[in-house]
Amino acid sequence: MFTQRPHQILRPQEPVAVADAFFEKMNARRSVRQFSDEPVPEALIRSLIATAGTAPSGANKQPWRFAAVQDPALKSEIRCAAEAEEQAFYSGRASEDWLRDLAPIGTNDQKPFLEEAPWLIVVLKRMRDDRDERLSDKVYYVNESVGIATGLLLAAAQHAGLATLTHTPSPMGFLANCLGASEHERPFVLIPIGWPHPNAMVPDQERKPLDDILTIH
Ligand code: IYR
Repeated sequence: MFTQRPHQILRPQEPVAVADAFFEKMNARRSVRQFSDEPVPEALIRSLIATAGTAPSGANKQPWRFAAVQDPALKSEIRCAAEAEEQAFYSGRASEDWLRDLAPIGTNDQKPFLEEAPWLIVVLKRMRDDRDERLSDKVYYVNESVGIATGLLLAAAQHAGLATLTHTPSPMGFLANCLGASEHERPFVLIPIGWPHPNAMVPDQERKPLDDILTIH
């Protein structure tokens, strides 16, 4: 009843050159908070989500939903609710350490990008899966699975020249209300996505050198 099929292998002629070129592309990725108002076609968003959905997941349960929001009224509602949480965060909820660590990034409680970005993608965790009655409805390693899917989504967007921000207004319960999420769905991250504003600025920060993040054994 559960079958296997041959795996198709796609190996490039020059794997190192291909990997290095991909690194260069990904190394240019930055979290962007200023978006152009130029529209992004739905077909592009669909393709990015299709890539995200190729992520590995615990027991292949694919415990994710991607809610793609372009409706201006819904974006305004999300901005308004997110800013209410952020005001509480910046004016008391955040620890002193946390605020000190955010200072170089220059964030505050104003989130205009939630209305300016042509799309907001809300990534939701699905804590139950009843797709296949031969299997249980349990899900496994949901944070890991949805985190990987989100990473693939960011990579696909970068590959297409789109800018993204991983935004986590905390708590995110209001998103579940705005999107009519089921009782088994939990917001994981909110990703504004669009073409970067031509004058977009990003913090002048470096990535750790490879030798600080890699140990060979
Ligand atoms: N959610 C807040 C605070 C914030 C937290 C972290 I960790 C960041 O890397 C950036 C911001 C905000 O979006 O402003």
